[in-house]
Amino acid sequence: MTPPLRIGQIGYAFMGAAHSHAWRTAHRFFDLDRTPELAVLVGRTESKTIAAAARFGWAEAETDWRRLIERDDIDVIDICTPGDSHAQIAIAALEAGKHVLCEKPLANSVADARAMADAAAAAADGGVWAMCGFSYRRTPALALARQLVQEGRVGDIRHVRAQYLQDWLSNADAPLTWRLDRERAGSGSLGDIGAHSIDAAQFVTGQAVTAVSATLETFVTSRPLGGDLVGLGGVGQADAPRGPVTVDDAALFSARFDGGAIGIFEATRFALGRRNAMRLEVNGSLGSVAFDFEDMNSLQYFDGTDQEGRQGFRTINVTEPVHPYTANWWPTGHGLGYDHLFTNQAADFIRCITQGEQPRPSFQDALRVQAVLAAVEASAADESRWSTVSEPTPTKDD
Ligand code: SOE
Repeated sequence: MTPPLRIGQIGYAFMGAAHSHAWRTAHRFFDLDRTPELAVLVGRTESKTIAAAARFGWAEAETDWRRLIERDDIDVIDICTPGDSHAQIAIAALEAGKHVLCEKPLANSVADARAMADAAAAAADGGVWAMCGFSYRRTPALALARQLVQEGRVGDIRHVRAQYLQDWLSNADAPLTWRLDRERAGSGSLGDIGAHSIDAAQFVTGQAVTAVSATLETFVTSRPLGGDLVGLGGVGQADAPRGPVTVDDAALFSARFDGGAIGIFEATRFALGRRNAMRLEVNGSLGSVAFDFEDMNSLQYFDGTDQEGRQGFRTINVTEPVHPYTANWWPTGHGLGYDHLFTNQAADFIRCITQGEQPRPSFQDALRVQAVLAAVEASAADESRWSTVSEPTPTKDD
């Protein structure tokens, strides 16, 4: 009987809850050589961490991640904290011989991401593995889109169109949370959700972003203090003291890829009505694929080689047993949800650990995403890129 894989997880907010669910379910739906054991949950406040450990099924609660890393009865460290702590925890864990799963984006800077990738490369030599939690890769429809590209069904890729549209900050009185603090989060919509689009675009196309031209915008520059520091959105006290928003509310950028494609990316938390519209469309010389997470069990596919007069986008119902991950879940047509991405992710991570393979996305993959984020911020900082329209703006009488 192989020993369990004993998990120590740091953080229990939205991502911590999703990861806890994934560790509880992975071995129940995937045939894994080792069973994940929810050993220790780490949080800052003892009472809240004890309550979260009981709620999410963890055997112990701890308030110091360093003690977790010192323990020889912990095999995996799962980092579900804001980005400012990722590098310190991950590097210490890898150097202590612990496998590491780290939420995205990998870090708050390229320098930290590079240090993490270097630590992961050194640890891999000793059979210790690291993966970054770009969970949308585990969506069956996006994995199928990648397969279609790899099979040549899309042909030479010309366009990549990626949007990640949320609206939980549309209300100017939504409270100031850690995601709006550059020191904690590194950036705003760009790193939080734009990073998903960058990774998904590179995953599906197999091409890497090499250059960008960008704009960042902050619509609401201060927000009520004292709100729910871990939630998404909500409404603070409109008359409460306000603190500064130090990150972008929206990020727009065009991109060049090393395979010749050009791309357009949009990430915002102000697209009122779009709750979690993570969208990707790829147009090639032979076909196109289009995905919208708000219809996550479908993939739109246009086959340009179909008979003339019989062409059109078809909806592939990505719930067939032949599709990625779906055979592990429900019968055809029943579909998966957001949580399944995390269980699929945990299962892939555990399989790679037990088989001694590099999990993907690796920290090196995630470093490449971090480099794109940095390039976007550098481009956006150069206001000289804008070309002002010469004609005067029309007056109200025009
Ligand atoms: C907030 O924008 C967030 O929770 C992201 O941090 C997650 O990565 C994304 O999956 C859902 O939205």
